[in-house]
Amino acid sequence: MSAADSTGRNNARPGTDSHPEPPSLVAARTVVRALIHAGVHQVILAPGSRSAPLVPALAAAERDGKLRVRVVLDERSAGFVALGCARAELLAGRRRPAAVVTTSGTAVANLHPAVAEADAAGVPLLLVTADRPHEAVGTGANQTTEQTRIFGAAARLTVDLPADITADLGQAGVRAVAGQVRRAVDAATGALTNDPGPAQLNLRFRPPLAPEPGAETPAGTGTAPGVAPPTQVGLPETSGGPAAPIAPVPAAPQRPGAAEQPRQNAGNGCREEHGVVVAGDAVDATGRYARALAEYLDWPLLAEPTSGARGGPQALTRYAELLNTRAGARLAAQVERVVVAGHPSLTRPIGALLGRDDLRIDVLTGTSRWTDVAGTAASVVPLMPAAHRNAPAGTAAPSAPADLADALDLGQGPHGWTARWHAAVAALPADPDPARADILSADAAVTAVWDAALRAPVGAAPLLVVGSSLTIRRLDRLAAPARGPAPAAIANRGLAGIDGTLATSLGAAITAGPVRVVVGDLTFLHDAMSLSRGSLEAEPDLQVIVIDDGGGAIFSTLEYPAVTPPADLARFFTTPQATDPAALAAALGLRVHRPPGLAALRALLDQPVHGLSLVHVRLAAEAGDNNST
Ligand SMILES: Cc1ncc(C[n+]2csc(CCOP(=O)(O)OP(=O)(O)O)c2C)c(N)n1
Repeated sequence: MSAADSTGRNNARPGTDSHPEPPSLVAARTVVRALIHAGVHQVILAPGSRSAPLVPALAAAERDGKLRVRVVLDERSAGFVALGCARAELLAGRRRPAAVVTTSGTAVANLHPAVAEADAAGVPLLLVTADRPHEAVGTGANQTTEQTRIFGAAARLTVDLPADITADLGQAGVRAVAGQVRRAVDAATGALTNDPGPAQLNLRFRPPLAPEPGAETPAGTGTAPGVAPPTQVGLPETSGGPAAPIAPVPAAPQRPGAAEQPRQNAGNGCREEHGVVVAGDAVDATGRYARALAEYLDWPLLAEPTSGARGGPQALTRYAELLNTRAGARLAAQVERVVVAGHPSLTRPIGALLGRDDLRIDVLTGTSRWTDVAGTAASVVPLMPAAHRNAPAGTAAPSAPADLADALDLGQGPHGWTARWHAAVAALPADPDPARADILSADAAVTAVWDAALRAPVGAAPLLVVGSSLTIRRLDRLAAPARGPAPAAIANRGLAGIDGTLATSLGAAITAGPVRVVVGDLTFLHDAMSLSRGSLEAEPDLQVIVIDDGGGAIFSTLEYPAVTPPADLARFFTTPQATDPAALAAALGLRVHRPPGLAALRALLDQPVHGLSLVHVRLAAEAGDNNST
């Protein structure tokens, strides 16, 4: 590493001059070296994105024979695997913890059973939990929760390492990280206390989370021959979601052109404004209000599929993709006002829009939680009087949009404003490519699920539960807006975990009737045992649709393929599993369908959901087929 300069800043970046190594990677490598130095030689890694900076150092250390890595999909299992490693060491007379590495969010909470056991039994256990930077906590940022107090009294020690510490403090930061790792290992082994147990290293990483393509690293894990060409690295953290180049957005909003004549507006005098409504996931009627507001103001509506707002003439498909084009950037540059409802978390272009400080952003919220990831919200408005919060679908008070528009002093969209957004979406390259329209792709499968809900007679469609990762992002991109009320669709977007989706679906099914859940193969396998049924329990009306693309395809749409050797990408990120979902489902007592093509899938989806079944949509590896959001 380079020597400290006189200020001690930015001197711990061992990349090249043109490609300084991101602080996240410097800190991660320091942690891995310190772990090895402290005697840890077994790491259990559960795949995820926030923990990505650790991967190059772990892979290199394993190649150098300095430690062993085991990749385990389910963090609850990973915690117990690490516990088992430590117990075997204890049998051999050594107090030596294994480290379990997770991404942020519910992944961390899944360690708790093993932590509780390690605490009670006095078994060394080292929890290396990747986290978001401090400024993201409590803002609604994707996969962000309070991780440092999560294990309560069970943790012997929790070290919370701030993001960018090595960039801020130089060599002093590197030494501080190494020292804190040593403290954590000592706490786990009970070196000073004779009280071994769990200890947590909470590592906060600020993007970039991967090296720049072509950068050399001391661990020898720079871009290897044969890796994919660069896509996009180093985007500022906005929301989660696949990376895609964001077209430059001019800073100052332009006024409407001469072609757009101001239009009289009964509700707000004659004032006009270029506004958009962004509707994220919502657990209450917020989305319906957002839609009503967009329709009242004639503003474009950028509504996620589980917002409850994906319908009506204002709603757009492919809006995030549009924002990445020149045409979209031109439209975005004209935006003066944004009203946000619910919890948007799916795409970086929306995160970038909400991070702009040259427009006014107002947040509508039905609860005391709201999304303001970039701290740019000018106001936060309680959306509904308590009496209306759980109003049944379609019964939103008709006066609400006008009241809201008055309260927030919102102007009507200029004539043609929404139409121009629709036209710009229509001008995007055709998708699906007409030549592939009949092919059973992942996009086609999730679109078929949504279309079946749109086609069903009112009230007859099963409740839709949507899995995290690309499944919900595919729908966000492609789901056609409903003419009437949006299809009833829910997703666990609070922390966007891939855990518990099937159990959530079961709960919904035993409460509200037939449920259709659509998930990726890892999301399915993470929670497959939730489909196991007590032999005396009634069979739920639950249909599980697995989009099996051979692991976590989302990672191939992020920055990692450009900087990760293909074998490492597969092993540490995509993590294809050896399990056949269909065989597993059959063993669990589900009826299994394997539609041979798109037409067969569509036909199946038009049948009502009865009993417990699996629809296994087997795809050729599609990694990277959808790099647009
Ligand atoms: C509990 C939990 N662990 C890990 C993650 C990190 N993660 C996000 S997406 C993903 C892969 C999901 O794969 P799959 O369900 O097959 O969906 P695909 O990416 O193919 O759409 C992982 C591991 C998470 N969100 N939640």
